[in-house]
Amino acid sequence: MNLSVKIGNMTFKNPVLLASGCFSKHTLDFTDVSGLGGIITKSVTMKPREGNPPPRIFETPCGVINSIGLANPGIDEFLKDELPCILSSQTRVIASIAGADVDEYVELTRLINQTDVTGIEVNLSCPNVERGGVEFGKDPESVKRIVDSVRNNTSKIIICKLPPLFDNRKIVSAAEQTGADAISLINTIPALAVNFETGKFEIGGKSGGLSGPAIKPIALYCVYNAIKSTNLPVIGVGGIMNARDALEFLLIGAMMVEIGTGVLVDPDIGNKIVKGIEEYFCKEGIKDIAEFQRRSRF
Ligand code: RRO
Repeated sequence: MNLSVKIGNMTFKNPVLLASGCFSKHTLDFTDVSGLGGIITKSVTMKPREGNPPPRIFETPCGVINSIGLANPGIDEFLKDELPCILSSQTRVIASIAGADVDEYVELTRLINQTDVTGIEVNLSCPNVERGGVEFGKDPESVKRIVDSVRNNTSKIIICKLPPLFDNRKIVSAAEQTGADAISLINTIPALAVNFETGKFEIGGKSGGLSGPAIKPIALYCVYNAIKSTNLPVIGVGGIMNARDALEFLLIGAMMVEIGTGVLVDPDIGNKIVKGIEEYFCKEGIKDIAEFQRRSRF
């Protein structure tokens, strides 16, 4: 059975990726990721960032609100400590970058370009920062400027991570006009939780981004709209908790999927999803994933 998929000039052994921000080198003590398509590291910035005030995570009945605020050790520490460990995991590694301006995206790209990562995911959709973040991903001109600059500094594959816009035609075509190899969507959806007893917000930074099963139908909607308006491969993200969820995204034409919140629940979820896809294809007599992904069905 052939589950392999291609993004740019790179072949991935199957369509299952772990999403940025939901695992670290420590997660790899609990799961073997060598059977996955690949893993995407937490978005990194040039300088270390402490992140937003706690609490940064709040669980809702069907999802999680986070306001991490792009906490990360900065690129130097990332390259010295986190990345070597992650690169030894025998799967493809994609590095996620988040800048406050074009220059920061370029500097990050130049440094990451010298490593053995397969590609770069350009995060244009963080909901929890004051500068940049989701504002870039809502503005076609910013998307063009940033991704063109990244393209000029690497020949590795580039994935643009876009926000949850209901009408994403302009943003998707802006990404297509750059040298991006794929787009991934959606990032988390702006959300708020308040404690009725204390009258306080549940998240230190007040609002955050919602992920998990609650957002899957919205993610499917945004991914479907994106697929209709681009020839770039689309990577579906949002609320995938099992193989059936992943297959729904592939069925509407996604080339790959990313698993985020599911990893917080079960670090081994990626392997279970790959196995579930294999079992389903076996049962249905599907020999090649491309047969399943044929867009013409819709
Ligand atoms: O760090 C975060 O708060 C964060 C990021 Br960078 C992102 O892209 N999406 C998200 O939900 N949280």
